[in-house]
This record gives sequence, structure tokens and C-alpha cells, in this order.
Amino acid sequence: MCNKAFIIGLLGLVLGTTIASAQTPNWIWSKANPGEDDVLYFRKSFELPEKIQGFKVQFWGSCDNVLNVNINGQAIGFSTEWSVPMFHDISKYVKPGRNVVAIKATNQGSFAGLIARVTIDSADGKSRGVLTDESWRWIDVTNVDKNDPLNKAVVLNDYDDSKWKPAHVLGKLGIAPWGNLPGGDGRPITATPGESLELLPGFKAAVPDFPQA
Ligand SMILES: [Ca+2]
Repeated sequence: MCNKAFIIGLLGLVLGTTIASAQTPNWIWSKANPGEDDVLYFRKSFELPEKIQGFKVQFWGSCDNVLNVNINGQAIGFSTEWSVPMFHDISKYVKPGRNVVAIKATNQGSFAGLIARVTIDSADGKSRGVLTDESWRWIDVTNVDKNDPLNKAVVLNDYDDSKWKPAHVLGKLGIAPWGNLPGGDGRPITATPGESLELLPGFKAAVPDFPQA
């Protein structure tokens, strides 16, 4: 089964690489050489039009090592395993006008990075992405007590992050040591049966029978 899953994953990777293009987010952090126990907040705002009925807005993201995600001041979830990105429908958390994504990103040794994408699909079929890049801003809260009011303030929409620094871009999704991630192509993370794989012209899906281990 592992081998079959690997082959299907590989096919997905080929398709994903083709589809990615301009919607590819970046791994970001405060600097190229992270602190072993860095705790950072990142923020990014994006605008939605007055009428957002029928909009589907989704969050995808990962952090080496831990991320806690807030949308407009509401905690939507966290992940402690970078190889298993978060994927959430956040349509009910967004609103017309300015929206803010605030992420607490914690390193637990060695490499550190944060990657995220907010996909906005409007009712008329248009799609755009808010991707991690140098426009995201950060502060270092490694030495701020977890009970400090700052922790609650920085996730709120009206918090003034104008003095925060721009993120340092480590590279596009796909770089080492993380490689490609499930859902990195912007599609929902679901198991894909071999029969329903969408293939490029000239390709056929084949799942070889491997001997059982
Ligand atoms: Ca790490």
C-alpha cells in the first residue's frame, strides 16, 4: 500500500508542479539563520469587496515547527508537524473590507520556516491567492511571557504593525529541507483514488502491483 501511495503521490507531484505557477507561496522567517527557540508573530492583511456572498476562502499553511493561526482575531487552529499542513475553510471568518491573518510561528530547533496561502474564490469563478512573501511582517516574541497582553493584541485587526519588519524570504515552496507538501498546489488535501486522477495529455495512470512486504 505504501508503494501505491508513493506512486499516486508522485503523479500528484508532477501535476502539482505544472499547476503551481504564480500561486506558489514562499517559506519565510525573520532571517536566514533562525534561533533554536524563536517565537515569532507574522501578520498580513488583505482586502475583500463589499459583497462576498458565495465566496469561498481557504487557508493552507505549515510551519517548522509549530503554527497557531488567527483570522480577524479568531483562532482557527494549529499544527505541530510541518509535513502535515493545515487546511481550513475560513469563509465564515472573513468579512468585507480589511482582513488580517496573524500567525504565531515557533521553532523547536534546527531549520525554521513558515509558509501559507489564503485562496479566495469569488462567486463569479475568479480565484486569487494571498501568499507568504516579503510583504508579511513579523515581530520576535521569544522572550515575551505567554500571558503578556501583547499575545492577544497582535492578532487583532486594528493592531498597528507598521513598525514590524518585512519577512525574510527563504525560497519558494519546494526548497530543501521541506520539499513539496500535501496541498501545495492549491488544491484541497484529499486522498486521490488512482482511477480519478486528472492526467496531462499523453499520460496514463498505472499502479503497479508490488509484492507485499
Ligand atoms: Ca525547526
